[in-house]
Amino acid sequence: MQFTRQDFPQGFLFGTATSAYQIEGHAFGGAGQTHWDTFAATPGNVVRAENGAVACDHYNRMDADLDLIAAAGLDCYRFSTSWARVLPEGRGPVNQAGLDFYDRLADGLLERGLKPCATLYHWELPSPLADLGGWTNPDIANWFADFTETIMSRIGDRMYSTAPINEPWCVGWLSHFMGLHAPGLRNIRATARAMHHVLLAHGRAIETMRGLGMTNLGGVFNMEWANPVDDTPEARAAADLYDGYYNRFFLSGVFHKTYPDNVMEGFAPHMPKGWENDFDIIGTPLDWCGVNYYTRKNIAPNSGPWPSLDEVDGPLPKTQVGWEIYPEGLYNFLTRTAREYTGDLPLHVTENGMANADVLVDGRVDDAARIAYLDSHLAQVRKAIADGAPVKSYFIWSLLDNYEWSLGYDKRFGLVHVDFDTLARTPKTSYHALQNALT
Ligand code: IFM
Repeated sequence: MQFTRQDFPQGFLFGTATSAYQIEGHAFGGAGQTHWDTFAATPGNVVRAENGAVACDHYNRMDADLDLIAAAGLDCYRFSTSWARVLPEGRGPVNQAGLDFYDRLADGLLERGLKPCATLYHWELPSPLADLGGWTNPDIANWFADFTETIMSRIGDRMYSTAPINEPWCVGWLSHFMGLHAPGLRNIRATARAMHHVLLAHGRAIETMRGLGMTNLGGVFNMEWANPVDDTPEARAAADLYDGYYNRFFLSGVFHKTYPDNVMEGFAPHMPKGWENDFDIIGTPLDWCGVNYYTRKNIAPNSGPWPSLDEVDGPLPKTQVGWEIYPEGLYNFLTRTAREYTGDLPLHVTENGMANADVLVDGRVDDAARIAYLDSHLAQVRKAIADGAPVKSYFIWSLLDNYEWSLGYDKRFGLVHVDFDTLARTPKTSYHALQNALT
């Protein structure tokens, strides 16, 4: 790596991130069925119909995995709690084994000197709630607040930081408009509702955690830089709309208590009744803002129905999942978010990393491409800090190779290689390079 801790301001934190369904092994410990189990069981949705039943078996290997985080010299661990592990029916009876698991996780992190950074929801909605319309049902905000109360009454006292929902765009647009994530809908009305309700649920969860006396609460937003394919007004307007429904909708809702006009041109007829009255909950004040960043998209206008745009192939080098490597986008987002939305509020890079076609040869995984990716993005973080953006931490996605949703198990994002036959862990060259940089 081309950096050490000394290249960052004193107190800057380094971490790594995972999520429950992607690593735990959902078949273990009494977790209830989720919409990802049924989405994966439906032919055509997920590569080889793979699911999170076993994943990395983190449920049974937690201690060894936490040892890996500590030995890397990291400061923090960002994990998520599975709603269906804690409340198998989504509401009602509690699975004590689920609460106990997260309790052990919290203690295990603190024992190793690691800061626990929780995300309440990272996409595995309990099936009984999906049956009731899931994110399209306004009641989900209260169901989510009840889940928040249940899990955080148990572990909230030990969390360093907490965010309600990972990547609202994925919960809303990717899952209800593009149909690429559970529940796999392609419906504009469902999308408008889901995108509003996910923010309402975020706000209700923040209120609930404040009521429990918790501090250091934030939101985690994924952002993609929208690059117009050319300089025509049409291409610029298309990129502006992509930026609107991908990035600005959520930031604007939470930090400005309004939605962008260009998004409302498509959404207005489909919004739930009384949506305008929800902004005091949605915009309840936060202590920090998280940015998940991976890539940019090249946007071209088309003559089809709203949003009348296409994502087109771009010229930059790409990762294993075909995403262009564009580190400047991270600088753009950190500086723009501070300038236009959050001011002095601490910013955290809550996810950044790359999928690479890593192979284990003679006990080693040489992932030089990942080292270069991390170096180039960390250079942009330093540049943003130098230009005044209050960035306080950086989390690498991900600790382990894991279940990459509809792409299954062979897209490898980990600092640590996982053999999905034996579940053996092998730290990659990037893990060792990070260890050298941090210790
Ligand atoms: O694996 C995902 C994660 O669940 C959310 N952020 C992006 C990652 C890579 O696609």
